[in-house]
This record gives sequence, C-alpha cells and structure tokens, in this order.
Amino acid sequence: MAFQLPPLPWAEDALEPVYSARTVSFHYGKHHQAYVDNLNKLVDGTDLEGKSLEAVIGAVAGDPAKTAVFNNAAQVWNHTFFWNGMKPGGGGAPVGDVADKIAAAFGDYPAFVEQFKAAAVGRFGSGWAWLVVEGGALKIVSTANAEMPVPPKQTALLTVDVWEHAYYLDYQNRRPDWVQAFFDKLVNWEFAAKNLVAAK
Ligand code: MN3
Repeated sequence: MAFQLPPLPWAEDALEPVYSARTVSFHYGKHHQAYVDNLNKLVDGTDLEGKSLEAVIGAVAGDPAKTAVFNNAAQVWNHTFFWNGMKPGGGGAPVGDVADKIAAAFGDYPAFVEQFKAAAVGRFGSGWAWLVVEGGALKIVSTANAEMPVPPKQTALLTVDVWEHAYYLDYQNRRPDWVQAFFDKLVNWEFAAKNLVAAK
C-alpha cells in the first residue's frame, strides 16, 4: 500500500486571509504531494515498502545512504503535523496544562511568541521551528530542512514551517510576520494539548 497524501483538516480557503488558499494550494497540493510521490518512488521494491511512515523514518534516520528517503518521509510527516497545528479562527494564548507549562518555561505567552520567533528567524535557510516537550518541560527548538524532533527524547507539540514556500506568497521575506500571524490567528492549541497528553 503506497503512502497517500492525508486530507487537510479544513478547506483550502479556510485560513484566509491569514494564510491564503493560493499558498495552501501550492504548499499542500504541490509540495506536500511531491514528498509523498518521491517517497513512494524511493521505497518501491525495497524492504521499506509497506512499512508505516514512522517506521520508515525510524529505519533511515541518521543513515547517510538513506538521506533522500529520510528527507521525503520526514517532510510528509512534518507537513501533516503542521496542518493539524492550525485551524480557522485559531490563535491566541492557550489554556490548561499547555498554558501552565508555557508560563513555567517562558514567563508568559508574549514572551513565548518572541522566543519562538527568534528561533524561527535564527534558522538559516529552510527548516522548522517547534514547540516540544522534553523531560516534562516545554522547549523551543529549530531544525534544518526535513529534520524533526526525535522521540522519545523530545516529543513535538506544534511546528511552524519556515521554508520560504510556506510563507512567501503571503508574507514575502517577512518570516517574523508569518510566525506572529501563526500564533495570533492560526495556532490550534487543542492539537498541542492532545500531543502533550500523548507524550506522558
Ligand atoms: Mn513546507
């Protein structure tokens, strides 16, 4: 069974005007689809065929001979995770356990957003910024290209795509504005809360 592009959790135009239908159409329909298609070509006829996405990632991570498989598999996973971390009418500060852990780790919500933006902007070139839980505490990390936080050491709660294809049509070169808009108007904290519970 080949890998499939998972459906978006909302309509392509549902995040307008913060994240345009045009961006989603290219980002999901072209970029995410291409990672799925490339991954299927790469695993076809190999011992990785038929394994779950997570199993493929685990099998090839850190293997220099399998970089292409890792990059495409991780990008399939990262994008699905990214879509689920946004929702129409999202944004603003979380409540509950996530809020308590953000306060403990970063002070308050605006301070958290500033630190997250700094990590996102500090990522030279393409990559991702993540909110992760490590040893019970929240932490902001950034990764290059397709790299992702690796469980069990770190479990991802949320991610923001900071490849230029993620924001250039809507925000041009203004990566900080894209990250700010994500937290003000798109972030789905229920998704992060669910991931936090699952990490325990
Ligand atoms: Mn992307």
